[in-house]
Amino acid sequence: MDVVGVDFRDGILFVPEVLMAARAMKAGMAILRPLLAESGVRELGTMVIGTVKGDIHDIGKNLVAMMMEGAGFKVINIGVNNDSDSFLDSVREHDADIVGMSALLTTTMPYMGVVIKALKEAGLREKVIVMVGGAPLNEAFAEDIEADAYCKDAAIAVQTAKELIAIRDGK
Ligand code: B12
Repeated sequence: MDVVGVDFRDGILFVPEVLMAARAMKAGMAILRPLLAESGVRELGTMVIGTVKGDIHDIGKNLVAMMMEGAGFKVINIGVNNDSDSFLDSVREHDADIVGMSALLTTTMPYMGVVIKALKEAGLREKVIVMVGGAPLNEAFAEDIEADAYCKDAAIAVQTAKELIAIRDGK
């Protein structure tokens, strides 16, 4: 999936091809996961990912979820139209390291700030890395709502997640 990610970033592969590769990886991982668990190989971290309230776009979010799984993260995909309680409940339930939020509409992207505020109020913000993405977003917006990272695509999301986990763990 590393090679697929680089080729997607460089415009050599396109969304349908990346989706096919990610699905093949997912099927392979379903076979390998129990064997890896037995051999004691640790997952890189747990990510809760969802599309925010009012928004039902999920193609890009699912692509990020599959690429993250392929890279060795445990991914809890909570679907679309999630309010802040839904994100917070899932973070608590799965002891998540990363929260990923997706929005494709200019009217729904501000809700990401609401979720971050709720994470702060619940005392969870310091515990999780917040990554955001979706076509209308940019780095300035991510900075404005105090997310840890904006990622333009799924390949960058995987790379960024690995880097931020390594920084958090002091590696
Ligand atoms: C497909 C689509 C739909 C489908 C969605 C199907 C689905 N299951 O997702 C349907 C038909 C349902 C739909 C509905 C609507 N849509 Co629409 N849709 C699109 C379209 C054509 C493609 C989106 C897409 O899938 N792109 C491909 C994926 C791979 O790219 P991506 O989502 O950007 O994801 C990548 C990155 O952004 C990033 N990323 C994404 N999420 C995340 C999350 C994290 C954590 C990270 C790190 C990274 C990351 O990585 C991804 C993979 O590389 C876009 C136009 C466009 N070109 O973007 C319009 C678009 C987003 N839609 C639009 C609109 C207006 C609507 C509707 C309001 C239309 C209507 N009047 O009903 C409704 C909204 C319904 C709702 N409440 O959500 C507008 C938004 C305009 C705006 N400024 O807000 C757009 C831009 C079209 C346009 N030009 O007008 N839509």
